[in-house]
Amino acid sequence: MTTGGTKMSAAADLIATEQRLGAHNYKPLDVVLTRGEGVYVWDADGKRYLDCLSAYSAVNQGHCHPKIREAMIEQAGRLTLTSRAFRNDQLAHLYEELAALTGSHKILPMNSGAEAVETAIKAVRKWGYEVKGVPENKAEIIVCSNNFHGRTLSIISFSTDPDARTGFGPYTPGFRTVPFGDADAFAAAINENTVATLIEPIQGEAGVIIPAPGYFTRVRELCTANNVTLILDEIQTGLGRTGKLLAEEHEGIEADVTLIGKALSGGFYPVSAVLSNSEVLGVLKPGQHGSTFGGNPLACAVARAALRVLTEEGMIENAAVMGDYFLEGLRSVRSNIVKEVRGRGLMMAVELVPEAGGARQYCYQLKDLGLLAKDTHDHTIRLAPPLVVTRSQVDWAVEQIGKVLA
Ligand code: IF1
Repeated sequence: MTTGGTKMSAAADLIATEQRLGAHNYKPLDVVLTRGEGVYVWDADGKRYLDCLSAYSAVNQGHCHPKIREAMIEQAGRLTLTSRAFRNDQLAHLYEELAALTGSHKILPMNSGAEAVETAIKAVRKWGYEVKGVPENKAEIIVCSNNFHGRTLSIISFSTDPDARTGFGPYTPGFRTVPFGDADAFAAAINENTVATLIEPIQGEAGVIIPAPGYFTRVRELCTANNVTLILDEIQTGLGRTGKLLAEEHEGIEADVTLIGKALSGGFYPVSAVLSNSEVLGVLKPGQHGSTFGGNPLACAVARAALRVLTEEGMIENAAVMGDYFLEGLRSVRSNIVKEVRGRGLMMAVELVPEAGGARQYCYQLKDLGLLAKDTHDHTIRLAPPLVVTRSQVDWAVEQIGKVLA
C-alpha cells in the first residue's frame, strides 16, 4: 500500500492512517492482526497471540474455521443475495436446523445483534397492543442496570452506562430499569402495561456478572404469572460460550424469545436471529418489518455451517470442561490484586482491586506475552477464548496471567 509517494511500511503506518481517517469510536490495543487460525491470531510482524476475546464471542468456533469458509465460498459462487422479495434455497434449511436445535417454532433472521434486539422490542410492543391489550404507546419493557444490548438509539436509551448514552438524546421511552439479580425489584416493576423484559443471562460487558441461583426461576415465574414476555439476549452468552448451547439451560428455564448473533456465523458474516417459543413473532405481518440482508442465502449457508461445526465437533462440551479447568487455574493464581474470579464455561473475568490501578495495563502486559484480552469497566479483565481451546493452551494462558498478576 502506498500513499503520498512513500511506501507504507509496517503496522505503525497502518495505525497512523486509521487514526487520521477513522472515527475514534474505539481505542484498540495497538496490535495489527493479519491472520487467524483456531485460537491463534498473528500480527504484521508474525508474532502469534492466543486470542482470549474471540471477537466478543463471535469466533467461538475458532478463527477461519475451514468448514465454515468452504460453505461460504461455495454459496458465494452460487447466490449471495436476493432480498426477501423472492425466496432462496437456504433459508428454510436454516429455520429447520435452528428450530431443531433450540426448540423454537418461529424465527426472524437479521444481521447484527442490535437489529435482533430492536426486532424483538418492536415485536413485543406490537404483541402487547394487539394480544395483551395494553393501551397504544403505553408498552413498558423491564431492563437491568449495567445492561449491554447494542448501540442503536433505542437500545442506548435504556443503557445505564454514561459512555454509551450521554449526548445521544432525545431517548426512546418505554423502558423501566431494575437491578440485575434482584427478583423482588423485578416483581415490583411489573404493571399492567409491562409487555416484556429483556435480560442477558450473564451480563458480559458489565464484567461477567452471574446472578444468584434461583433468580431466573423467579423471573420466569413472574413473567408467566403476569403474561410478560421473557426475552433473553443470548447474543454473547449463547451458542456454547457458557458450556451449554444456550446459557438459559444453566437456569433450567426457557425464554419466550431468545436472541442470538455473533457466533451464529463463526465470525465470517453478520448474522443474527430472533427465536420465539411463543406467538410473539406471529404479530409481524408482511411489510411491517424487514432488512435488505436479513435471511440472505450467503448468511444462511454460513450460519448452517457454523451451527454444524459447533455441535458436531464437540465445542460446547469442550467449553464446559475447559471453562471449569480455566477457572480453576485462574483461582490458583497467587496474587494480592485479584478481587474476584468469575465465570461460567469459557465466559470468564478477573476483577482486580481498585489499588491495582486498572485492568488495561495488565492487558498490555498480556499482549507483550502473546495473549490478547480485553479490559472492561476499568478493573476487570475479560477472558473468552474460542471454544476449541485445549488443556495445554489453557495451562499456557493461566501461566501468562499468573506472571502479570503475581
Ligand atoms: C461494541 C461490548 C460485548 C452484546 C449483547 C447485543 C449486542 C452485543 C449481549 C449487539 C454486542 C459487542 C458490541 C461491541 C463490543 C461487544 C461488547 F463490549 F460492547 F459490550 F460483547 F460485551 N447483546 N457486543 O454483547 O450486537 O450489534 O454488536 O452485533 O459495540 O463495541 P452487535
